[in-house]
Amino acid sequence: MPSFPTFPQNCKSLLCKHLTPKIFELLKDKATANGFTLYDAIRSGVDNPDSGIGVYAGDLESYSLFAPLLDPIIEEYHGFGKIDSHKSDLDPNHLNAPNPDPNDEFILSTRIRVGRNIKDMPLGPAITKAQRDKIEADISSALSSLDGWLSGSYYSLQGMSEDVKAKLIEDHFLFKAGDRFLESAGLNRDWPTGRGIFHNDEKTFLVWINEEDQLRIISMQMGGDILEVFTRLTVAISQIEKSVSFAYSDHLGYITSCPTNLGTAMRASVHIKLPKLSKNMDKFQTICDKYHLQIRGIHGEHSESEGGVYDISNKRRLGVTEVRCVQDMYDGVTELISVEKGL
Ligand code: ADP
Ligand code: CIR
Repeated sequence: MPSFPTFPQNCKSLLCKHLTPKIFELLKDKATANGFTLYDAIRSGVDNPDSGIGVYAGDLESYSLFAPLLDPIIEEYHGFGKIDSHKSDLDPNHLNAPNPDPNDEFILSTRIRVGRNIKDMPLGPAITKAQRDKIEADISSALSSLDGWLSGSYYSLQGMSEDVKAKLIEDHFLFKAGDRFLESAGLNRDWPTGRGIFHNDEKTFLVWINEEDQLRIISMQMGGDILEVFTRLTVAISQIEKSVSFAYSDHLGYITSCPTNLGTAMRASVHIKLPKLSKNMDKFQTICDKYHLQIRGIHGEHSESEGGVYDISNKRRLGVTEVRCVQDMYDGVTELISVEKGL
């Protein structure tokens, strides 16, 4: 095990904040049953001092074995304590979300995704190639039996032409290759084998296989009908759950490789045009903070905004229900639109 890592002085990651020499000494020689060590968990944040968080889990056991480091990070990110428990609510009837932009003036598109991982399998950072390939085969086969508007096709990354790949990425349907945070976490090993995307003809229901999580189940469409997007996602999840068992804990909810995704593993976002408000980033950020929202650029995490268009999504995912995640986004977006209109 290498020695205690050094971080640059301006480092703001939660890893840098919570990894004390005492915690490092306590955990440095521990490994999970899958051989995942403390250093494996922190490598991404050590290699990338500009990380917001900087840690990944290799398996469910990582969350208990490395709890002295991970619990304070989870608590700070989600506002969720060691003794709290997680509750799920995927009932669209509990969501109050009439389209906040019926004339399509501000919201370009809406997307809601959840992350899922297979029960009793290591997570991506600790998985073997054979295990990852088996997941690809099992999940693509389970998805191919869906019918009606959920029916679609699976496209493996390996067989995909560069043109098709580039277009899918540009249109926001497919994940990008080469993310340096995932690379250091061991999530890009054996790329591109074992990875791919399933989608229906309309590309309103999609599943990423073996990216940061083993499944990312996605519902998306143009415009701001958030309820319709959520409803479609809940139907898709319940159909997939009929044939696949997911990693879940009563305390941490759905188990994911990045602790920011624990719990609901849900990110509900809109791409929204806010050219006036975004000229005053402090005001923009204050509204987002009030509703627990995160601001991203329009090509995903760690990307920049273009033309005053931002990706606005719920930040909390653990200790709140799925309905609450979407409601956070909805309530905040409604206020953002109202402020933009008044400027
Ligand atoms: P994740 O949502 O899985 O955390 P990213 O932030 O990397 O991942 O985003 C993945 C892709 O989804 C990117 O291409 C991003 O632009 C796209 N995306 C996210 N939200 C929306 C949205 N509301 N409308 C259209 N595309 C979106
Ligand atoms: C980071 O620490 O910045 C990356 N490992 C990504 C963390 C997940 N992002 C987030 O804020 N939800």
